[in-house]
Amino acid sequence: MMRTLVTTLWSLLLLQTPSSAFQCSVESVQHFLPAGSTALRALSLPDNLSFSDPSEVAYPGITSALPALCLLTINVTSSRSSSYRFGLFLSEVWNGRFAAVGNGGLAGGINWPSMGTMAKYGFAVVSTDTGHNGTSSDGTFALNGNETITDNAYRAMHGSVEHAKAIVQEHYGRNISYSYYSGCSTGGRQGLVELQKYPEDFDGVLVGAPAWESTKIAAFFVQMGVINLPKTSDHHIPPSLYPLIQAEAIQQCDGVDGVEDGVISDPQACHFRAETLLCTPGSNTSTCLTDPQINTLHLLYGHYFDVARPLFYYALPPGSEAGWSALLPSDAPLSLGTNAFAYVQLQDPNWDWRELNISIIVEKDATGDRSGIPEDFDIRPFADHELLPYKTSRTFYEAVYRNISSQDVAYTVDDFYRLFYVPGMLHCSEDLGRNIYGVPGFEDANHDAVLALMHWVEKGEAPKWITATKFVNESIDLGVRRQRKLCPYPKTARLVGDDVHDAGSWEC
Ligand SMILES: [Ca+2]
Repeated sequence: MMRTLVTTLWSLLLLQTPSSAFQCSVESVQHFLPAGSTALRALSLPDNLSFSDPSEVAYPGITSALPALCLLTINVTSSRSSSYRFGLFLSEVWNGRFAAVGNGGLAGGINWPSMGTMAKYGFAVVSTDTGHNGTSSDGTFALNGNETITDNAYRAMHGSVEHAKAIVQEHYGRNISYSYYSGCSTGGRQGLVELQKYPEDFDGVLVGAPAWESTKIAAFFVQMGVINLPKTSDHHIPPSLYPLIQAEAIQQCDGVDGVEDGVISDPQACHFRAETLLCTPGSNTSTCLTDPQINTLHLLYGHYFDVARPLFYYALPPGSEAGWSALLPSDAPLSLGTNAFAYVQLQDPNWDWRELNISIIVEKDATGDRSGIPEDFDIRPFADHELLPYKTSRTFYEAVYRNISSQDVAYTVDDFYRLFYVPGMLHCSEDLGRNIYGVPGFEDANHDAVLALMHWVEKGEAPKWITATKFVNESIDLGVRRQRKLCPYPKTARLVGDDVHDAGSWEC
């Protein structure tokens, strides 16, 4: 019965899809591209095929179980000395909607894996290479000059979106009904730039953990590394001690949010006492921290101030320790940070991270922010659209809140912008396997942030909460470990029932 229903539905959808205005071939696509654009590749992929492109060094991953689609790669000249590429998935069965996905770190490259995720929802999907092909920690593209930096900051994304929309509408022979954006980290920053510079590009924007203060973030990565270096010093905390520190942070901070569930839901409220980890005479230093190491811990958990004492960047919160192995390498600061600062901020490949000092950070922050983010936080032109940053972006939220509150407008921030914290989550993602998209078993607007955004944009119903789902060992087959309501900031989830792992036990 179910099979019949599904088959019937797909048949109807196929009937509703007009025949393409162009065949899925380079020659056919090239025919209607504007001057300066070149079709590089066109592939017609049948249903349920895998795709990967190892030449995209940042995104070589395999995307499996794709729907039948036409895959395009287009090159666009962006200035006399620069160009960018974008990839496009045109599904045979189209939901009438358009989506763009973001990039990560300093990466340049077409993000085929993220495109595959959105294609499975039925979107026509674009990803830009941002104007270069390189890994997440490779900043050398910035030595090619300001045109390349501009492409990476925003021009390649906006241009790719504009070109892709024209191709989508030509291909399907009808207008796009709604346009969306989804990205995390650098992808989050790209989303914030888009909605400020080009508010008409998207009807809804899903932004995760946006890396939008690019100068400060680059300096922060370097500074955190410097605090724990060199590894021969007595203040160095080896990675082998991070689990010990994490366990103590959970011990002290878990219950501060009112519920002892192994999750630190309110790290700001916890006054972590590092001294409980201090070694006593004769104790084994693999199970405790020495006095100089405790000082290092205080610096890692402390806010980053400049010489005049204003806050420069935020502290690592208790509960972040599971990410320290990636953030605090043993021999040098995180290469993403040192390369971002040397290549993108200073354009000096010979710069040594040991030369980092507050004056060059302040100077670059004042004059050289290359992220493309306008600083006025005036996003009123986007205010009839919807924005859903789902992780750490309180500073941006508060700045927009202040801006909107000071304007004579008939709406509030809450009408178009909601921020959701995800307690216990690290940066951006947990890998459930390459075939997985959305929230398996819970494909609705209460559980899936993409569907929640679509519901808000298309039905006008803003999410009062989003239910987060954690699977046992990140395996769908092993079932759900816990579910919980995520509440729009500044609301927090309160336990009102007995089972802490049941979303029904929580209220905003
Ligand atoms: Ca807790």
